Amino acid sequence: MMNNFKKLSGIAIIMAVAATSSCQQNTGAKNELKNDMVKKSKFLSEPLIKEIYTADPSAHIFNGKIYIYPSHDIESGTPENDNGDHFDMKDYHILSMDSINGKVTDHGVALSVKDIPWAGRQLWAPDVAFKDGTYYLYFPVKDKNDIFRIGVATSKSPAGPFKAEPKPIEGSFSIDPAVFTDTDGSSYMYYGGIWGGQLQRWNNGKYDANGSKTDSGKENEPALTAKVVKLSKNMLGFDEAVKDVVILDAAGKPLLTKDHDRRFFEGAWMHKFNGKYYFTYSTGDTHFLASAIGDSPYGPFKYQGTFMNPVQGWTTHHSIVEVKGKWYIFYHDTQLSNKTHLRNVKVTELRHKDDGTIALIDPINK
Ligand code: FUB
Repeated sequence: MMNNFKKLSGIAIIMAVAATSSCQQNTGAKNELKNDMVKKSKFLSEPLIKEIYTADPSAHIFNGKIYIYPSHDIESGTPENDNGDHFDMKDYHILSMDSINGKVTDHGVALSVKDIPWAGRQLWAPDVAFKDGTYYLYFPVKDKNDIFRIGVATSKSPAGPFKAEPKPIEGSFSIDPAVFTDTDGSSYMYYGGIWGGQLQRWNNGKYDANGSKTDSGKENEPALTAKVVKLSKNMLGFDEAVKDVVILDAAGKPLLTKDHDRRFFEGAWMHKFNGKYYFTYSTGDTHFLASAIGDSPYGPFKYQGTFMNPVQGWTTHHSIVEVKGKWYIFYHDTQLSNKTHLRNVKVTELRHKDDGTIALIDPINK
């Protein structure tokens, strides 16, 4: 009996060990599969929210929280063309997070095209600045003549809702406003975009509705470039004549139109690091993010190179912000939809190298 019991318990132990080890093998196999999947994931980072499509994220720290001001992509059914008519967005939603990996809150509609008295269509990439208790939302939208202008709306809360001023900012045109406030409190707007952003249609302060759809034609001339202007003290207008953001190559010459891998296209951003001004932008049809460094918010800026390789999708648009001593880039791709005009915002760390240049980021794992 005793022997039989011993035998039986011996068998039970062997079976338990076998079961445990097969369990361990299963867990091991599952882990390997998981690791393999993680290893093989195509994307460097994941969408911040999946409930709505978002793009062009301008990130800021307000009251110790991260606020993201993106475009709100929708399927409007407008056919795709070189003017970007398929980017037919109708409102903005503001997102916030307590920390980089924290929960993302969607604060709902902050401003609608129907509530902007002068607007026609296409609410594109916005940005926000804060001064003396008021938040200022700067946004590009086509007016009723189908010309992109830049408007401003105000709120007492960083999450909105925002109320638009009755008219666009006087003297404004084109797209993608990005407002940088320097350490002395002065704020500057960087803006502009070629092709659908219409910059090539502005000559001597006048808009040519029949102008070229692209920047081709003057290949050996200095490329069209972003604009920079100091904002007035009340943040509602321009304080001076608009200037060009001059980007110089290593020989001190302005980048040329034919230099599609390096010339400015759209999506300007400014951040200051170690006393230097970093002008960063999208090269558009070649899909890079590039940086140029200067000693003043006005430039000139010396071209440094690509710091982000192309994302999945046609457009590439970003912002750079410091959060608790680390730098991050907010950007978008089309991971959720695989459609050019239905994008999703993401974030990943950005590193300034010892020589001051920005380390190259690859948003797609190879
Ligand atoms: O979202 C519409 C436009 O696409 C933006 O204004 C550009 O920067 C590009 O991302």
